[in-house]
Amino acid sequence: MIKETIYASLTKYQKTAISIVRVSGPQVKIILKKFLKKRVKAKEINLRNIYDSNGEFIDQGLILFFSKPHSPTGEDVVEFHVHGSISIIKKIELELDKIKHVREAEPGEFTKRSLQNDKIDLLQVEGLDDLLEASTETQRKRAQLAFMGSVSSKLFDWRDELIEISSYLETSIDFSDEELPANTISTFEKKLNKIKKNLLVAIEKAEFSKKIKEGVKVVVSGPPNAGKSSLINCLLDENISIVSAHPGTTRDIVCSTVDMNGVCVNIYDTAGLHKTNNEIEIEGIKRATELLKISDIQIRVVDGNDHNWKEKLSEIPVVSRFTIDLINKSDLKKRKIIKSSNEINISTKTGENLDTFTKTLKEKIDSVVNKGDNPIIFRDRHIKITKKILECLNSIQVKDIEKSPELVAEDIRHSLTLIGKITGSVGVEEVLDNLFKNFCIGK
Ligand SMILES: Nc1nc2c(ncn2[C@@H]2O[C@H](COP(=O)(O)OP(=O)(O)OP(=O)(O)O)[C@@H](O)[C@H]2O)c(=O)[nH]1
Ligand SMILES: [Mg+2]
Repeated sequence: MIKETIYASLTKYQKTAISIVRVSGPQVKIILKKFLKKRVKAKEINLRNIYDSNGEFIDQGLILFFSKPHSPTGEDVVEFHVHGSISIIKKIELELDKIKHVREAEPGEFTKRSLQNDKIDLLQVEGLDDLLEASTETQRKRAQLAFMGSVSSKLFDWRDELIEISSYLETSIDFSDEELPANTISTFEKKLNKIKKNLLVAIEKAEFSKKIKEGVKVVVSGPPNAGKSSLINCLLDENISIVSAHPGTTRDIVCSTVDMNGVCVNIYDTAGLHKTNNEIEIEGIKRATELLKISDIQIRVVDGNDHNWKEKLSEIPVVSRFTIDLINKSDLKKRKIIKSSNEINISTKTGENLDTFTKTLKEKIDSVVNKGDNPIIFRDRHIKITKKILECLNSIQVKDIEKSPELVAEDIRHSLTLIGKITGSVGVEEVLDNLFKNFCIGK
């Protein structure tokens, strides 16, 4: 079966300064002959006139040609950089369609071919997917880390370490009838523990790193009328939440997403926590409490003008690892604050100390993000598989090495197969189908 050549316009039907039509596949050289009157040099910028099948001039443009396997897809690739006119693109596409075994690419099909031809691995494709989705600086950096292959190289280290400890098992199998050389088992155990520790750190980092993608969750909680909604409106400089002197105004969870210092942050306003018989408020408080459990940073707000503010503050459960306590309405009454405490006197009305609060919040956000810095793995799919590898390695009993090294070897082999599932060298068809659905045409 002849492999089809695929093409895509990277700027479809838009008026732009330039348009690029990318073509990949075995028909590329034929296409070059049909479209151009002069030969082109590979990996060089070639200024050429482009003609249709009747020899009529279409446009003048820059032609980039990569011959296989030294191309992004591993096949012959040509790119036509032409003037950004819809009519030129349509004409080029029409001419390409006339050629046998040439068709428009499906979304992500170029990347799929790169993967099939081992130009990139699955982790890099996933990194590219994240890169296309990235909207903040940290999301971009993390995605690029994966796309540029540093994640893959760490996984190859794990693989090599597992292969290395397998060699100790081979020794055990070879020496099955004799005494094992001294320190074989202890070296095996030491190395195995090191791998397990690395996997555990990677899983922990990954859980934090996921937050970079999904957004750090900041939840504002406190009693009714403390000024939670006013605080959110100040922070976002927008009237997101309804503010009123009536206690119990906010009931639903109100969420807004902002970019803070290049980090995606989801800020949530919640219902005032207190004892009530009001059915709607009860539901709001239930939702607020559930959300708190999954928050990364919790902001506790109380009304400092309330003589019971200390007690009210202590009644707000501390659930997140990172907490900031705000004593609001300092314009009415400023509260004495112990230096060592986490508390900040603020006024959403006059803006007092809001800059201190924002600075503290940004520091906490950084702390959350740093915990997920330089992750080795980062997607749910990777985390799930890595947990399985760890489970598999945890099941190894060192004492079994002498008795039944084959069983231990089987566990190591299974772990290696699982690593292959992350990098994409083992059965990942369903992962691919899902991934490429998200890609645009031309990628
Ligand atoms: N004087 C003063 N009033 C404030 C301040 N912050 C908020 N308020 C007022 O306090 C009242 C309650 O404010 P909200 O922001 O609605 O309080 P909340 O915590 O969201 O209240 P619920 O949604 O009912 O739980 C409103 O009348 C605000 O104008 C402040 O710093 N100083
Ligand atoms: Mg409110």
